[in-house]
Amino acid sequence: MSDQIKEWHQQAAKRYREKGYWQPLHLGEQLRQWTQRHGDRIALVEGEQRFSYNELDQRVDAMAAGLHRLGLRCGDRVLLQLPNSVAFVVTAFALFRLGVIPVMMMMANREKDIDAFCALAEPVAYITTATFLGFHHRSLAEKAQKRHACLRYVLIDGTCTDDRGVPRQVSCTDRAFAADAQPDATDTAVLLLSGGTTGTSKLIPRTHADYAFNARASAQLCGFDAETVYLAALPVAHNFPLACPGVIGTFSAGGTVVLARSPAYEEAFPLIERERVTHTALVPPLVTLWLNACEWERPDLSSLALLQVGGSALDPKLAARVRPTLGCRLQQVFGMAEGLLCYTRLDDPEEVILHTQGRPLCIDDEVRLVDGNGRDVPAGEAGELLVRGPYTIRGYYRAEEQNRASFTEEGYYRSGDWVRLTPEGNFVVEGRIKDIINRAGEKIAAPEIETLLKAHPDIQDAALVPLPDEHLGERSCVFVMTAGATLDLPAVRSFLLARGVARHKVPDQLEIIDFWPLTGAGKIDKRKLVAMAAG
Ligand code: OOB
Repeated sequence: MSDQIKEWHQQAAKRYREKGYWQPLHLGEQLRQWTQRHGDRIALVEGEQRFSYNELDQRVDAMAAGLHRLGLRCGDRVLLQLPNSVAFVVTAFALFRLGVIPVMMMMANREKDIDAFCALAEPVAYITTATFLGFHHRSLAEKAQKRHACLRYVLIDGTCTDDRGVPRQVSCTDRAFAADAQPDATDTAVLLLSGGTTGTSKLIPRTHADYAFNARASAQLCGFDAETVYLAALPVAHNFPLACPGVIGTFSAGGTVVLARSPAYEEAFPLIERERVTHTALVPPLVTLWLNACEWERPDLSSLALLQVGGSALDPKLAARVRPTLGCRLQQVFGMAEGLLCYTRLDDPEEVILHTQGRPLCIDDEVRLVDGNGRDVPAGEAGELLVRGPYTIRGYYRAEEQNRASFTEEGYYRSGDWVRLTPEGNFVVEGRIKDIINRAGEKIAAPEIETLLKAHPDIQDAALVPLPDEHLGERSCVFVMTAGATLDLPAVRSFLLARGVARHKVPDQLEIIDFWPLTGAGKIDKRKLVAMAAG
């Protein structure tokens, strides 16, 4: 980073503090403040369990004390792999309070991802649950501990087994941690996963101050208040339901978070009815399922005021069905774990809500659209979206080389999204120039899978491309060149699964190819591959 850009960062940080975007509190203290304001109101609901802000705050303290007694300290990293649950929320805030940094894993992450996160972040602990959806997470964690010396503790459902094999409940009432080192608001609070464009995993360091702003400003934009009942249907380890405004934004407004184990309508509809849910967030493929289910389920969704939809392209025809079917407003969200959030506004004209992905959350989000040579495109034309601002990262975690490619000299993040600006100032996402598959909102880095497949004895070369899919938005199709060997999809899939690849990253379709279509620059022409698969 040049001296000039360092100077810019310092100036910008000063501005963000002066404007009140960055508050001098870590997320653990933020929860304390929200508790002081909203103490007896209900903060969290899971099944039959209901916790007021006071009760939640006490549980967070007890968990923080237990984790501290175990030996976790400010600045340590831990792997957090829990489903939507009280345990997730309590543990996350306990870690924030200690300044211990969680890697926000998805339940679908397997050995391959775990190995990458361990190599990169050197976590001291792995916090998870015994089983989820029939999968034994206990054994995943215990095996990871054998492979990675950095993992001193494995915590299963709040219980840690010490080196003599004695299990012990972690939560306790010891308050010694309060006197210990506290994180600064500008320290990293959390490491989010990046969909990535490369073969190596990247982690996204979000600070306490920027993440609290992200959640609070989003909550204000979405009109959240103490009456808000937010249904966390998507997995809360994801940025969207965690902080856009999600769980953290709801707490900032004194509202209630209702946790769903899965985003399936069979689970969500009864919760919306019972808890009188007002707000929730989905990815487009789930919107299709929810809307279709309304035709035969006839649920009472009258409490619902707003459905946020983001993570991948929303078909305007589907968007147009939301209000008539669910009876609530729609908001399009175009966001990224790296920071920038674009929202359609609640009072935008129907046309804008149905056909655009909105505009940035904050007036200090600096956005540029550039052509292939890095020059600003003329008004109305599409270009790659670059961004810097109060809640957009300045670099990936421990990834200097990658950062030189992903950020400009002026500190802008290169999103890889190909975007156009309408005359009214809203963004329309037209495509992307990054090498990923956006499968139902889950991002798959093509090079990660290609590199693994090239190690297969019968595969000479492989290229993973997105194909349009009615249900998923995009599905992944792998083209492989074999040395005449016969190969089928199940064989390819089991090869990858045996290497610990998460199930959603395993290709949906296989095509065998005899020659590669090439670009002018001599690279595999993925556009042509997509066209070939289409017909
Ligand atoms: C969200 O975050 P990520 O980090 O999983 O993925 C970011 C990428 C964007 O760069 C873009 O390529 C795509 O997902 N994307 C969309 C989109 N929203 C995200 N593409 C088209 N239309 C949209 N509305 O996906 C995310 C983070 C926070 C809030 C919402 C989504």
